Amino acid sequence: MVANSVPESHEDRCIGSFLGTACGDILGAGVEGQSADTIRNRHGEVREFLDTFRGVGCYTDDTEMTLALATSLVERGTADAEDTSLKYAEFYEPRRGYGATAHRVMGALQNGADYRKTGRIEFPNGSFGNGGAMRIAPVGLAYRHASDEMLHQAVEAALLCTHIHPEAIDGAFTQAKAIAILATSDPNGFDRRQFLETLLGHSTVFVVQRKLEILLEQSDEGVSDDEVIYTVGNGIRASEAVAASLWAFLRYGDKPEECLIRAVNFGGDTDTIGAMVGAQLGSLYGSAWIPSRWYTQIENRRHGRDFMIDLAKTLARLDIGG
Ligand code: F2R
Ligand code: MG
Ligand code: MG
Repeated sequence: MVANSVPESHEDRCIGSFLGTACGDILGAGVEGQSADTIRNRHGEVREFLDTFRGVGCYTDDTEMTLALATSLVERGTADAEDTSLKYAEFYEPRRGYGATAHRVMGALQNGADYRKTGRIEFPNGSFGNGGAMRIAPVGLAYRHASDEMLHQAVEAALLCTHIHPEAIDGAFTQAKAIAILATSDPNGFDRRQFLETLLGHSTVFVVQRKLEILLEQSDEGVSDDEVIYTVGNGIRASEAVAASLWAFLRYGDKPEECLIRAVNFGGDTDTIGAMVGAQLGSLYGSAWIPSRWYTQIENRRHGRDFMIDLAKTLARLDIGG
């Protein structure tokens, strides 16, 4: 496998994005919620999939919701808020480690609740969690040539039943725009700083903007990852996990496998930061960088590795708004 070669096709970028999401999610799942110090003390550095109560190679809600969203996109040919809500409910397995509010929403949707109302089920202004950003990569891939307005509408539709909070929407839009740019860029000579400046120019929510500004301010200095992550955060808020994922990409994005490992070892919401970085790396580089020791361990039951690859191939045919 040759890392950093130009992907053979858009199809390979979609496969790389899905498998990258799964690898980051699985790599981080065994240490989700632990600080970087705790991870260092317990594991040195996490480089391999760990055994969790779900088993080695089992993904979490991040991958499950990504696959549900992608399935809706290919079946409908567009981001349809009602159909995505039905797909999230259909794919939902409680053991995948959903957030507390997300569990309630999935239960309500399974019982026929109105998808236009479930986003306020717990908080009047909606969840600011990163559950929208963690799953949005398929929208970035399918709408890679669409206008910003069209991409934004698709993000809002994909999030409506779970995340209506402005921070969650802006975090997800930032990740979707990142995926759209990466999926249409040549990895050779890719300017990661300019990429981040572009994303900053598209963000409209102060808490997200400020964190992206901090990443740019720190990028030329000899600061440690711990210092940067301490400043922007690595938790369940959309603005934190998105910023942490982009820091990993900014600093280590020329070495994809290492980049994903570093991202997970930042600590905090490790599976989600890993899933988002994995989607970014796959969208730029395709699938060749994914080490076979990870690839072979990705679960391959229903909605497993083979399903992901087939779904990615179908998604690759979509070019909405292009
Ligand atoms: N929830 C988890 N992990 C918990 C542990 C799992 C366990 N170890 C296991 O492996 O099984 N991970 C997943 O949740 C995150 C995505 O969250 P999402 O989808 O946004 O969920 P939710 O429930 O909407 O929000 C999460 C929590 O954030 C707080 N919160 C959100 N909005 C709030 C608001 N407006 N005001 C106050 N608090 C708010 C709440 O505590 C929510 O429960 C990912 O990490 C994914 O991996
Ligand atoms: Mg998760
Ligand atoms: Mg998580």
